[in-house]
Amino acid sequence: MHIMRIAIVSDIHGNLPALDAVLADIARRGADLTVNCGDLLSGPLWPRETAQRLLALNLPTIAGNHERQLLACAQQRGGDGDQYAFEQTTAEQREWLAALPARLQPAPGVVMIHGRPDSDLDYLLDTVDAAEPSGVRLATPEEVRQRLAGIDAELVVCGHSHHPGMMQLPGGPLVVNAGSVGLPAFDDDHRGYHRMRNGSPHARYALCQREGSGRWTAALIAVAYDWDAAAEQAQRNGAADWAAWLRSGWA
Ligand SMILES: [Mn+2]
Repeated sequence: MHIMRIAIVSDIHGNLPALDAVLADIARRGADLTVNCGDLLSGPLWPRETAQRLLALNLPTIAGNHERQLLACAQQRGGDGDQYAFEQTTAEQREWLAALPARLQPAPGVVMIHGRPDSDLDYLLDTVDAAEPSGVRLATPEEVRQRLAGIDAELVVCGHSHHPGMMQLPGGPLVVNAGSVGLPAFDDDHRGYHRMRNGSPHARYALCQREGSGRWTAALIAVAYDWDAAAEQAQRNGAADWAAWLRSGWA
C-alpha cells in the first residue's frame, strides 16, 4: 500500500483517556497508518491499562528515554514516574518495552526517532537556552540539520519535548514533532532548568500527509478530553505537579 497519511502519537505517559480521545480523532479524520514515538507509560496515571491498550493496537512503536528508565528500575529505584510505572506493569508488558527499537522506518522515506538520533534525552526541534525566560527556544534550521546528520529521509517524526512543531529543512526532510498525547507541560533540568508549556491542556498529535508533488505536510492537532479526570488521578497518586500541568498545559 502507498502510504499517504500517517498519524503520529508520542509521549502518552500513561494517559489512557487522552490516548483514547486521540485514537478516536484519528479514526474520524482517517489515516493509513498510526505510529508511536515513545515515552509510553511513565507517570502517575494509568501505566498498566495504557500498556494493555497499546499491546492490543500493535502500532509501529519506538522506545523513548522513559522506556529505558522504567526498565532500569529492575536494578535501581528510579524517578517517581518511572518507578510507579515499573511497579504497576506486568512482566509481559515490560518484555514488550524491552524489545522496542530506538529508530524505525515505518514507510519509505519516513524515519521515527524519539529525541535526537544519538540521544533520547535531547530535543530535536527545541534547544535548551538559559537566555530564554522559559529556558528553552525553537532550534534553528542549522542546529536541526547538524542533529540529523547521516539521516536520509523525506519525513522525520519525533517527540520527547512535548512541544508540537514542524520545520522544513531546505533540500532536506520535513521534521515534525507530534507533541504529547498525555502531558502538555513539565519542567526539567537536563542541560539546564527549563519549562515546557503549550498553554492548553489538550492532547496533541500530528497527521502527516504526502502530497502528489512528493512534498510532505503536517497538521498539528489538539484534542479535547477529560483532563480533570487525568489531573485527579495524578493527585490521587501524589503528583500535585502533574495535576497542575494536566489541568492547565502550563508549567
Ligand atoms: Mn522523552
